[in-house]
Amino acid sequence: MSGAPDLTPEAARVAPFLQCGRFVLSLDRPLVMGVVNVTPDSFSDGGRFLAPGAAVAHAQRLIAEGASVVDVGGESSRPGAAPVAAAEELARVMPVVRALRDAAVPVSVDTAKPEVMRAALAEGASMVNDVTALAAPGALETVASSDCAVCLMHMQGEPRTMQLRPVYDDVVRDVKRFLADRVGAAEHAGIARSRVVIDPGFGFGKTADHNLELLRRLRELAGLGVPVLAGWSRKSTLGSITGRAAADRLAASVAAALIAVQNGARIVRVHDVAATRDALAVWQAVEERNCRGDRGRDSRQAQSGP
Ligand code: 9MG
Repeated sequence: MSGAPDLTPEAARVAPFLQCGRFVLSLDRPLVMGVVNVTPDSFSDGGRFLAPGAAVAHAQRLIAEGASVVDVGGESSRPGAAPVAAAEELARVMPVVRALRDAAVPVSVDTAKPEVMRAALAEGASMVNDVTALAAPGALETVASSDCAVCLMHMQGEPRTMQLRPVYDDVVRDVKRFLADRVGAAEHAGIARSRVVIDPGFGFGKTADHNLELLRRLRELAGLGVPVLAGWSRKSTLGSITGRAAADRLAASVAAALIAVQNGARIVRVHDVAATRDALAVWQAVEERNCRGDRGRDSRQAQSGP
């Protein structure tokens, strides 16, 4: 597969905002998307927030911790997960989306099914997060006929089998080519670029090596001219590096989110919002000094304490 052509530098400049339903999200600083899994079987928190009240309370906690978006999902996409019928997915997510209708931040619905997208958008959701990049018949049209934002993610295969034997020629080039095609399809369907986010899909039909190579070369995806979202939170590659179970991967998840941002991601999808926000605040503080050209100023000042 050949590499996706980069846009001209002018066209590749990522818009400093994301149109997201009634919200306009500034991308001047990296944003945190908080995960709300309304599922019995997600890999790190399956069953914890299956009751609508528990899911809504969790979403509100993530918003209070500084999430700029909350992502509500009713179908697990962990490796080996079985598909869920639309009726079941609707029964899980709709009470939560409805209850968050007036939330201060956009609600994203994590789904690949156009009927779930339609119902959630009608109840006030402002974003669609689709791990199949709007592949289902009618998905492109559903998003095009609204004003929501959309995350187009790469996945090789499908959740039930995707980790059996993922193969790429050059993982970064292949993923980039796929995402370029999907951004083109979205634009062709009438979805403005200012509403689109792309995501390499860490862990979705990828070995640990593939994931690390994508993280290392994440900036290459920025050549497509739309913001990049990265989801590393608690994923198994972090377990293979640290030897820790999913519930004990906080430090590793924060480190991966930070590297993703350093390598060009503008949104990180995480379970642990407060810790991620703190880490990104430190990164941002240094970044602002870089932008102001402050390097060296403190070397002329007296040293203060630790
Ligand atoms: C639903 N879901 C699980 N992991 C994800 C990731 O890395 N990115 C996106 N966009 N969605 C994800």
